[in-house]
Amino acid sequence: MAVTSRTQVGIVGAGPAGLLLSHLLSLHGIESVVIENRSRAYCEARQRAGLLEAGAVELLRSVGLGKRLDAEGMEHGGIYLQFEGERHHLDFRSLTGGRWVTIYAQTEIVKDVIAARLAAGAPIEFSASDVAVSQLTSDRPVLSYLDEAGTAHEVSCDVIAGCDGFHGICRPLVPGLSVYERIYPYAWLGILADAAPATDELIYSRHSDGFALYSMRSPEVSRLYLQVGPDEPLDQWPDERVWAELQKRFGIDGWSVGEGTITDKSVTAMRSFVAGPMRHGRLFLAGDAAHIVPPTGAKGLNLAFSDVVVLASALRAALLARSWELADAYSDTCLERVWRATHFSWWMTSMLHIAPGQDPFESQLQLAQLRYVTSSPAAALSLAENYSGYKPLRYEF
Ligand code: RFL
Ligand code: PHB
Repeated sequence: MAVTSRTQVGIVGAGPAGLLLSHLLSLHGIESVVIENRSRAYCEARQRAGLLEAGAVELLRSVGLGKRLDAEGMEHGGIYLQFEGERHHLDFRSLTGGRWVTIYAQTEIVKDVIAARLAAGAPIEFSASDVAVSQLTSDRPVLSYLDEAGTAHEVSCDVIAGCDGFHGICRPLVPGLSVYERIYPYAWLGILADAAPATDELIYSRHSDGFALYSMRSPEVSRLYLQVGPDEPLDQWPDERVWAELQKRFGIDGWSVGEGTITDKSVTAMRSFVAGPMRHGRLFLAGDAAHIVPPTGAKGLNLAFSDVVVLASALRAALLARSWELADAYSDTCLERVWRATHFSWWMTSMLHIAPGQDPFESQLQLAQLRYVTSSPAAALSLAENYSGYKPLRYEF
């Protein structure tokens, strides 16, 4: 016999989307439970995003999650674009009238929200298994799982939020889903290194051997990425080879990448993926569960946050005022922003990466586009506006 319980919102997944949704709902007195199939330590250590739009930072501040972000986040007013051996600065503040972005790792956001939820006594069930959702078209959908000790649970909910990422169980339960997808013929090898960043802002470099990105986590820790083949085995990339390739792809006279001990190394596939509608009955999808962008535009986490802001408002209206209009508009509202970010991420990716066997015509188009965005204020403004967050997030209490 399963242990039965009742909540308002059952949330699948303790990634940034599920955790933030649970926090936003709690600010309005809406109860939720979060069920996660990984351990807390795993969720807090998974290396992913680093770059937040100003709107995401302001959101976290406005909901009481800004303390460590304000102390440790690194505000950047632009980026560098490098190509043909030259580095060009794009100054977002002057282009956009003051917009900026912040480097603060997803691992730290996840730690901050988990700590806040647990301090508030919220139930987050880590290391669950056999997670399933059912009765989605009834007004009492059910979230079931086995806890870490193997005890079966059934939670009766008003609504279920599928925040379980790209490989989750929720998206396949939406019938008649339309899927739009592009798989890129390359991947990113990412490293984390105990090395002071040799740059004040991120460098996006197009090199004839492939793309490279110089990012950071703190004044002592660098985060660097190299374009590699789609199924690149990590054992082909000993540390010396990684550093040599980074020095080459970022090389300009009189400057070098700061090297140090590599503490994490992994390969990420590159994909654009959009699935809709993001709702079926009482199941709502949010974040990577519904859409994925290649990381070149730094949009995935920002999109996950905007989905849950829209969802939290819709669920407030539905559960507290019995008005389902915002819930009915949820998918269309989210997908408009998702498609803008999907275009931007595809555009940045296509401009900066070298496809295997790339046609010289394509290379000339990339270079022409890079020269244009680094010389025309109108083109630079378009990049800056998208990168720093087109239609900045607003969360209304
Ligand atoms: P997540 O983070 O994948 O969380 C989903 C959670 O659901 C759990 N789960 C399940 N739980 C219970 N039952 C099941 N059956 C489950 N199946 C899965 C998972 O264990 C996990 O805890 O999705 P979410 O919350 O939607 O968040 C999305 C972001 O993680 C993602 O979009 C970003 O990391 C993308 N991204 C970036 N986004 C940015 O905005 N700025 C960046 O700078 C940026 N850089 C990046 C990135 C992603 C990267 N990788 C590794 C894909 C850089 C990289 C390299
Ligand atoms: C990161 O810091 O991990 C990062 C930053 C910008 C991107 C992608 C990843 O475009």
